[in-house]
Amino acid sequence: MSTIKAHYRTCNLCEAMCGLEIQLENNEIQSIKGDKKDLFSKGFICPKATALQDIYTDPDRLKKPIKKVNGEWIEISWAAAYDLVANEIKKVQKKYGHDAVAAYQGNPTVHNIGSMLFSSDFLRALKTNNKYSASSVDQLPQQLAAQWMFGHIFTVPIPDINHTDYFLVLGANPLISNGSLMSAAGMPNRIKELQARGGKMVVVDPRKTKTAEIADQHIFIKPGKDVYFLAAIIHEFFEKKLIDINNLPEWMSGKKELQSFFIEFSPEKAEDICGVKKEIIEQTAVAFIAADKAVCYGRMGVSTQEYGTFCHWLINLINILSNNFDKQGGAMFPKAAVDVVSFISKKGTEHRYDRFRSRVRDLPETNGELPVAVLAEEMLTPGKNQIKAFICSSGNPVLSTPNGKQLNKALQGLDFMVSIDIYLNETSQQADVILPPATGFETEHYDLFFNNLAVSNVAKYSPPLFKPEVGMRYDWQIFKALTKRLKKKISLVEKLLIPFLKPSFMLNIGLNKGPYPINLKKLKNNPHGMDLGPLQPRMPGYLFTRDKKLHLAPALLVKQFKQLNLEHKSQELVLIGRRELRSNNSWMHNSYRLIKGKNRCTVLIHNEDAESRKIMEGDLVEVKSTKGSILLPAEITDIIMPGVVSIPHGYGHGDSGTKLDVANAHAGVSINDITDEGFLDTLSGNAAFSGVEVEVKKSIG
Ligand SMILES: Nc1nc2c(c(=O)[nH]1)N[C@H]1C(S)=C(S)[C@@H](COP(=O)(O)OP(=O)(O)OC[C@H]3O[C@@H](n4cnc5c(=O)[nH]c(N)nc54)[C@H](O)[C@@H]3O)O[C@H]1N2
Ligand SMILES: Nc1nc2c(c(=O)[nH]1)N[C@H]1C(S)=C(S)[C@@H](COP(=O)(O)OP(=O)(O)OC[C@H]3O[C@@H](n4cnc5c(=O)[nH]c(N)nc54)[C@H](O)[C@@H]3O)O[C@H]1N2
Ligand code: SF4
Ligand SMILES: [Mo]
Repeated sequence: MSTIKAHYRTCNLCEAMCGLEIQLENNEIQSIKGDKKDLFSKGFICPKATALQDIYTDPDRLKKPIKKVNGEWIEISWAAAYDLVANEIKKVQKKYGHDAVAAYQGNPTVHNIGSMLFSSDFLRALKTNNKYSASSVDQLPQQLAAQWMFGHIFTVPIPDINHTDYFLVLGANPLISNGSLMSAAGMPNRIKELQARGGKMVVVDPRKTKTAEIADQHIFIKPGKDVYFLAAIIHEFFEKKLIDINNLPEWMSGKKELQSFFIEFSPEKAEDICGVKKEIIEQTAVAFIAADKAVCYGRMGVSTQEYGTFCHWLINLINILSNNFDKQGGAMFPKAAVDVVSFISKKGTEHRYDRFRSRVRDLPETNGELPVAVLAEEMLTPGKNQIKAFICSSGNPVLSTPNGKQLNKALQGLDFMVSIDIYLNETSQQADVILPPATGFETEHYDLFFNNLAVSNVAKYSPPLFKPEVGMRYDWQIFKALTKRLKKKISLVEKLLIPFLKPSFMLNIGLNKGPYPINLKKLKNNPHGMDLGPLQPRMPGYLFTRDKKLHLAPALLVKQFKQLNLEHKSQELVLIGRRELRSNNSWMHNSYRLIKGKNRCTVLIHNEDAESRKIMEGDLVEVKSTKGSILLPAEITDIIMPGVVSIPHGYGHGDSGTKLDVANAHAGVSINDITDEGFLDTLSGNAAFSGVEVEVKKSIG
């Protein structure tokens, strides 16, 4: 007799937190569909969800630790691997000091409760200042702006898309990315609902994206120049007396300072630099104020640019000044079932900036991390505290960080490297040891972070679907085993506690301490999740600044902003990135169902720019920056602004020597071979991927 059953869980691949319904027959997956009863996603999923099965069954996935011996990989036992890694780390630290060991944590870390809960103890045990993560090629400016304005690195306001009437979107493509720092499964429906209630979505992007296509208005903007557009909107607020800053509550400081701050940033001036017509800027400012409920939202495109932190500061200001902050339909703060904000710091993190700097380039840390753009030079530059050993977990920085080629070279000169990864990829292939964890369907799941960034208050726990194969280990077990070996002293309390320290045990404590009367048992009884209600106003009680004020004009930001250049600089061609629906950063190209079809690693170029360079559709072209050049096919289009070219990231598997077989036919090239580790957002050190100057020409031969 065959047994048929359904398993419900949350997809762990991205921030959207979609509920899945997995039909099993005799414990074999028959189908993966959206869970219609999921209270958050209501049946929505994207094509990546079904690829979870491919990861589970992928014969290329690593399941046992491997060690490189004379260039060959050999399997070793977990105990031997842990001892080897811990001993090598200790050896390097004894010889060169604690900072000689660096650690990078990649994107899947935040989608994995075990890594979230157990990696911080491991990082502490390393006692190194060389801590890096994907944050500094992603959202760091958004978090830094939040830290300075609201006092905590993790109090990032989220657009209340479910209730807004005017959604101004800059540098985000939620129809494809499914929302970021705005967990909102089912974006297409949410946008439809917004429009059905008479609301408008306006998209500001150098490319007419899928999101821009369904928007009520799309505004082309020159890459990296959003700061001028945003400042001009605020200029209009003051100039046209659309707002009265004195009406803002007394718990906001810096009002006086702001009053005259934006005088110079007229729409005329902004048009000159960012390419958006002054009338459009004026209309946008007026429409934003006229809407009953409006919210301005910016993501990757405005984070990964030269003025990322300014952009996010201005976005917050637009919401605050227009009286759309901490209000229904505006920018709001979720209240998650596990209060990770307090868990990170009850007192706030305002002071966690520039407490130390990177050795070579003298860039400031944020919240204990250095910008990953300095990682390669910290490995390559001789001297005291040069990085000699590297731990890379859940990441592929050779493909995902600026000038990844240089990092690839730097990794080859290390004394020791370990990757905690399920694949042999472009980065892990340089390691001496790879520790591969159980993942996906083999893990339990609770979104510690993204419930705190979601458009409604929800909570859901997913048990593992399948038991990992005998002998496999979870990320948290790997971190725990390494921490134990690295710590000099373990207290008696710790010793007694250690056996109980498991993700579900800690999650239950977090839930019990949280703001709702729920615990793990209750979550287990609600396999479609629990709806904890719409977002509610939380201010001023949710401020973490030392003076308990919301800082409209944070001192360091204002100081730098005053030096902002108002000169128009002409650039012939600049580069931006792009994400595709069937991709997930650098690591899902081994799934045939995702990668099949036409080659998507192309350079988008506007008709006029192609014509003047005699480039035809499909021609192999060379895209060159000061850092290097890559060859890829041209895709000629009018959906991109003249003067802008776009290349997706996460490709470049060709010379990896990895087993990503399917990808080899679609290997593509890495955009990050031509991005620039010196081109950064000054304040945060975040990589500026948007606006890199390039030359494009038809490849000869
Ligand atoms: N030019 C350009 N560069 C970019 C971007 C861009 O838009 N343009 N985007 C940036 C952004 S937003 C991000 S987040 C980064 C992402 O870059 P990274 O975080 O460096 O890398 P990913 O491509 O996400 O690779 C994740 C790795 O984790 C492994 N993995 C998957 N699941 C697990 C697990 O459960 N445990 C462990 N231990 N490993 C696992 C995968 O095999 C893969 O090797 O790229 C950034 N780089
Ligand atoms: N399918 C898919 N979904 C994903 C991912 C994936 O790889 N694939 N990655 C996940 C991750 S890690 C993240 S961080 C999120 C990112 O989520 P999003 O930020 O929504 O995704 P992106 O596609 O990077 O969108 C950035 C947009 O900014 C535009 N842009 C580029 N430069 C500029 C600029 O200077 N100004 C303005 N105004 N716009 C600009 C680009 O054209 C693009 O449309 O997506 C997540 N979801
Ligand atoms: S949108 Fe994200 S969470 Fe939803 S199914 Fe796709 S990858 Fe999974
Ligand atoms: Mo990201």
